[in-house]
Amino acid sequence: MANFLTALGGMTFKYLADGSAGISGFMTCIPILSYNCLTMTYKTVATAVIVLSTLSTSSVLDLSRSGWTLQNLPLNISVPASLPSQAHLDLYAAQVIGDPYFGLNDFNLRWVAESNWTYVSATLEGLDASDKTQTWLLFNGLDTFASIEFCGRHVAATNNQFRQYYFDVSDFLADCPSPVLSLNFGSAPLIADAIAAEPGQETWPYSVEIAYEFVNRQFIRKEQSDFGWDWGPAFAPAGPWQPAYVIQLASDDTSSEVFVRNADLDISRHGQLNNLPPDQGAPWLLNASLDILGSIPDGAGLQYVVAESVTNRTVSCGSMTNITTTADAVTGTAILDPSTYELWWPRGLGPQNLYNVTIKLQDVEDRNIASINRRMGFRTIVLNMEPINEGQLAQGIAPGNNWHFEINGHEFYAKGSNFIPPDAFWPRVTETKMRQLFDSVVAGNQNMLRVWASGAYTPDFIYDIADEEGVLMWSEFEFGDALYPVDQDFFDNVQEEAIYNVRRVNHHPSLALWAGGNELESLELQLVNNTAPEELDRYMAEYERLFLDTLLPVVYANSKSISYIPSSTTNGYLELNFSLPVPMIERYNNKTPGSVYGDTDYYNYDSSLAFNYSSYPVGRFANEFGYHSMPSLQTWQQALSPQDLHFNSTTIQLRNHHYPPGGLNTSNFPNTTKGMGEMTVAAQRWYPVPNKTLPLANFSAWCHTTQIFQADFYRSQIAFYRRGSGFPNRQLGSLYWQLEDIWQAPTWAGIESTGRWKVLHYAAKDIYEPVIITPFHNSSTGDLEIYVTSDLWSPVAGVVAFECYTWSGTPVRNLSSVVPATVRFEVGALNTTRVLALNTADLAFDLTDLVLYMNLSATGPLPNTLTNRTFHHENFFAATPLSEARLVDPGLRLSYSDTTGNFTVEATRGVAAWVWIDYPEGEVLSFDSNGFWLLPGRGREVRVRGERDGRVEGVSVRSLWDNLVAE
Ligand code: BMA
Repeated sequence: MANFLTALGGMTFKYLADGSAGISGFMTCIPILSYNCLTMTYKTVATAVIVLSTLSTSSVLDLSRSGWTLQNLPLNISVPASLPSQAHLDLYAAQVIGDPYFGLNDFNLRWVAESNWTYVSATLEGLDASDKTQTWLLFNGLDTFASIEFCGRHVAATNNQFRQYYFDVSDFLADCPSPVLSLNFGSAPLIADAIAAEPGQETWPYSVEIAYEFVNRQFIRKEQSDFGWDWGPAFAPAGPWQPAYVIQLASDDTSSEVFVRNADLDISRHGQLNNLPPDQGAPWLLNASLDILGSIPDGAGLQYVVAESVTNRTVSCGSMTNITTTADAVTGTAILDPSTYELWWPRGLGPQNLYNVTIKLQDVEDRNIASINRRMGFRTIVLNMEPINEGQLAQGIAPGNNWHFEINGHEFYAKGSNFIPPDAFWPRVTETKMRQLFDSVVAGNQNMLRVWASGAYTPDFIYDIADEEGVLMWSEFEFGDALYPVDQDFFDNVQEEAIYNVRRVNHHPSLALWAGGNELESLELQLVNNTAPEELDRYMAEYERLFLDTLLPVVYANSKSISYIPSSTTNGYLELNFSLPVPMIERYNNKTPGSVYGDTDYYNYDSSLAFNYSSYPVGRFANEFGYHSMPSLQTWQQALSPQDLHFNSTTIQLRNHHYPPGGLNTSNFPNTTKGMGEMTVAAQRWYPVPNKTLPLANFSAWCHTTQIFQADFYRSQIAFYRRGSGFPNRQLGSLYWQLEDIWQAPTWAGIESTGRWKVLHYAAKDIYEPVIITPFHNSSTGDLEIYVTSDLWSPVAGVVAFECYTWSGTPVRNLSSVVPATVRFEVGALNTTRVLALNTADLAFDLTDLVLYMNLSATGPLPNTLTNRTFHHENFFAATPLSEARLVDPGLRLSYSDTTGNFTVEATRGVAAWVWIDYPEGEVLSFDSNGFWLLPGRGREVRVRGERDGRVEGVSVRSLWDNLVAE
């Protein structure tokens, strides 16, 4: 079979050869100048590191170790507290409030968000009050409006959750026998309202701010979804949400201590420019820049050491050059020999090689005065938005511009989803929970997450996990679904926030992109155009001031390695010209007919179109798409009283925020009814719906059926987008909305807040396999086309076997003139090929009783490997909606083997659609496959994923047929 795009199959791999990427073995580290790179001592403090040469080392007080009290004296509340924390968490721990996630506490706890909360430390012991010592307060995150007092004196007020704040309080201790720190947090919703009401404040046309619960979020620099979103609650929490320290820096006549509060490390190819593919043969350029508290001595220098992460063996070391020093930063560069380092690759495309990079700050006498260590990777990742070139046109790619990622110079297919804040309260997001989530991501065959723009900048420990797991993190500044003020204070505040976060996370090899915000061009500017077209020029200019004039320069100044786009969904640039003051000129809708640009964002809640391929967008990349579904009964049971466990209970309706209330309305009807109705109608339209006599069983089956529709719809879209990799639009990515849940509610998530996989996560795992076989049916014309699509980097050859059955499992053998038993195929790298085309009318069979089974096996190498392996994929096609199909009881049987620890499911009497292995509340398990279809007589062995001791109790199996069973 011919591939749709020509000449895409024969890529050459500069770095292909068992992943070694041109490695010439371990390099002996030769000390450069007089510097011995093997003698280093340093002490780690959170993400920063302090080195003390001749001076005392007891200079960092971690404030999480001190005792804390949370107070609201007017409300007569004083309870033990923690740091990092937020008021809701301490109030919950002290049983002043119940579980914020329970029932309607989203509404009931608004008084917490509308109150002021003060965190008061115990007396801070052991601080040095000598006048030779400099004392700093360092806060890695205060949420959001805090007034800080130390030793009973006002220090400062803060107004940005995302900034690191540091204050010199050296002269506070002289007369302070019992130093106490007090952090008084004002109510963010009330302050946002007050800012919005200021005379002369910025205004926008009606409806430009998508309002959820609390309004006016665009005026303040706080997690935007803290004010509510269409998948989450609105707790608007307050508190010291990140670690905080007291730093004391001693000095004597010859030296003074310094502290590294942040660092920006960048590995790029020499000569690389942001947003443009670099020369993959160029040497690496290491850029290091340390943000310093204390006085940087004259003549300071930087040394670097690069060591293998696993063995810690030193690979290279030396003095950095081009040293520049400002009042609070030291920066230098080093050129690194590319043959010395193994490349970092995303999961599925090669190994995740990591290196520990140590940067030492030295004084003029080569004494170490500070040192930091960051784990890094050698890779280039570029979002290529360049014009389609002649060679690409010759391959059959439609004109326009590219819009795809390239890792180490290679195009690849980005498979993944959108990551939202995993909890309404970040301080309780644990590493264990995030490891479990990323384990699910990679088990789901995903290699990229889009870290959506209206949560919080991701903490380093999550990027660390992504670095290890090989998950690329398309990251965004925290602006979404609103337009933002343009006063200078706002810009200055945003600039500080952006500088801190870009520098903080730049060293992570998983960092894939910076985007300015969510749906700003595709939705916000569009809303202005629709509601006040005469104002479009003004708001577009304001938009550009923030997203082109302010944020782009921060990325370009602090990273050579990362691309930038102003908005998540964008048609890219008209021009990228580095000699212009702002190098990017946006394309917007300046499109040439017949050309293809940009990425797509697609939501269509008319479920009649769900499987109509002509309704899906044709772009170069799909960065969001989806439909909501209910969580499982088991997850609902955690959040609801038993009497609320029915589909349209008031509590469920009020936890459903699609469509959002648009304010503090606590009875969101009819908006929620519309969203609930969309799930109900979709289930009824496409599947037999449950009508069980036991209310709880009926509720559970209904929740599950909404999940089946969701999974079915996403599978269909992902198959379409992936097929586009071999079509003229050369589509190279699909990131569905959304990976995981923040709480228990009807949402777009594939993983519930408990960690339990919905049907979607299993379906996405399956359709993100490297080589897939998928049917494309036009129900109006009856045309059916079946494609094999591969995202491997070499051609693969294989065979597809077709079998036809009735629902009761009888083989249908007389269709062989239309449906061959087997078809051989070869599919090129990142390409697609059609293996069968027919019209269902030609089948001359009762289509309500026909199931076409297709089973693919193909052989070829994984990217960056030379050895062949075999890929399998199977799929089913039913020509009518399952609501009209003549389903039979498939006679499912489930057994468990103590020997293997695996389950086996078997259909004994017919074809089983959407087989579902279920388990009770309390457990969090997943299986290596679930939500599959099964032919009669073919058992499927299913493994429980992860380490799990002993038998799993209470596991059961059902399929879509069970919807028709009354009990
Ligand atoms: C897009 C996203 C989110 C939203 C989702 C579902 O708008 O960017 O803002 O939650 O769709 O509506």
